[in-house]
Amino acid sequence: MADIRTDWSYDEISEIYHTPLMELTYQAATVHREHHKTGEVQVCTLLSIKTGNCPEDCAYCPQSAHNDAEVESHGLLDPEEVLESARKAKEAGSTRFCLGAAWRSPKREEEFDQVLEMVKGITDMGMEVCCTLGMLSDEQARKLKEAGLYAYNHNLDSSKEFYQKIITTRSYEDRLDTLEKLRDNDISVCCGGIIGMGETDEDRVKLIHNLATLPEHPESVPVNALLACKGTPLEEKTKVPVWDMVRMIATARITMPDSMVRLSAGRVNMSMEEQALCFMAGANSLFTGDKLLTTKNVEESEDQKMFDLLGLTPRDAFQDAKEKHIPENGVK
Ligand code: SAM
Ligand code: DTB
Ligand code: SF4
Repeated sequence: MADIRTDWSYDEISEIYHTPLMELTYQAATVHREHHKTGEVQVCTLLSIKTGNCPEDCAYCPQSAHNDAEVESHGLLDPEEVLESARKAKEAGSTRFCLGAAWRSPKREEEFDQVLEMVKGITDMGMEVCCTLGMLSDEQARKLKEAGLYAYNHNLDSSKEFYQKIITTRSYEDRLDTLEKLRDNDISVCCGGIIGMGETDEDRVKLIHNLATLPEHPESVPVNALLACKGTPLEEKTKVPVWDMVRMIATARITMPDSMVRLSAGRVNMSMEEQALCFMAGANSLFTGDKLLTTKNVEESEDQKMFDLLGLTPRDAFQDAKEKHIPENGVK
């Protein structure tokens, strides 16, 4: 579409981000209606298939072995157990199932093969499968694609400058490399970030600038509000004001009009009214289910109430305009 731009300047995005809120949400809602069905929301479910003891030192993450957070660590789950969880999520109305592993990158071949089995099995059920397993080699990306993988989550998290303050065990370039490998293998890209870690508005604008000037916009952009987990260096951070979430979501919506913008971590600390503001500002995707990866999410009955009250409807799987992302073993 003609109005999809990847040549945004930092100043243009900064101006959007700093627009007075009423005008910003109006503009974002207008773009939203031009590119998406109003009220239609993508319903995703997360499952942590390998939890804790991660060698990376992400300051926000309860799963890092460098942090002192309490999580119930476990090795890779059995594929049958994972398929059973996906079946339940599908029955509850979810169309995307996201498998998360606390890995720097998949290392053991037999474990990677088990992940491939999970991807194939869930795709066969007609769900979009997303994985987030850390950095990938080109061969791993190709094998995941062959198994039917629809999308891969790999966040840039913040600006390049701030990233170095929260993670030292890998670089921004490592992240960009994996994103390139996903594109090379026609895997739909899910890439966004977190706010509330102590970054400045400039870091937030830079994050959106980096996402919106990638050669192709990520098909989904998760916006996470930090969950300040006990035992992490960020445990004292206070709740992100909803207005900051609204600004991030609206700026992502305006600069990346076709992308799904996901109201991700942090919903558990938001009222229904606060979440409604985020949907009005252009969010059209969320995680349902009692748990995110290791932390509590909003209860399903509460989400059902919200869907009814706000008139939200779940979006079908495989609605992506890009045929190349649709797996051969997926249900069209
Ligand atoms: N290990 C993989 C990786 O880093 O790509 C995948 C899992 S990791 C948990 C996925 C994303 O979850 C992170 O990039 C971060 O944006 C988000 N996340 C992790 N902990 C969080 C927290 N405490 N609050 C908000 N978002 C968080
Ligand atoms: C994303 O951006 N947020 C999700 C998903 N991608 C993998 C993860 C949120 C994790 C929140 C902390 C936890 O539950 O451990
Ligand atoms: Fe590991 Fe991912 Fe957590 Fe970083 S965010 S510590 S890579 S699980």
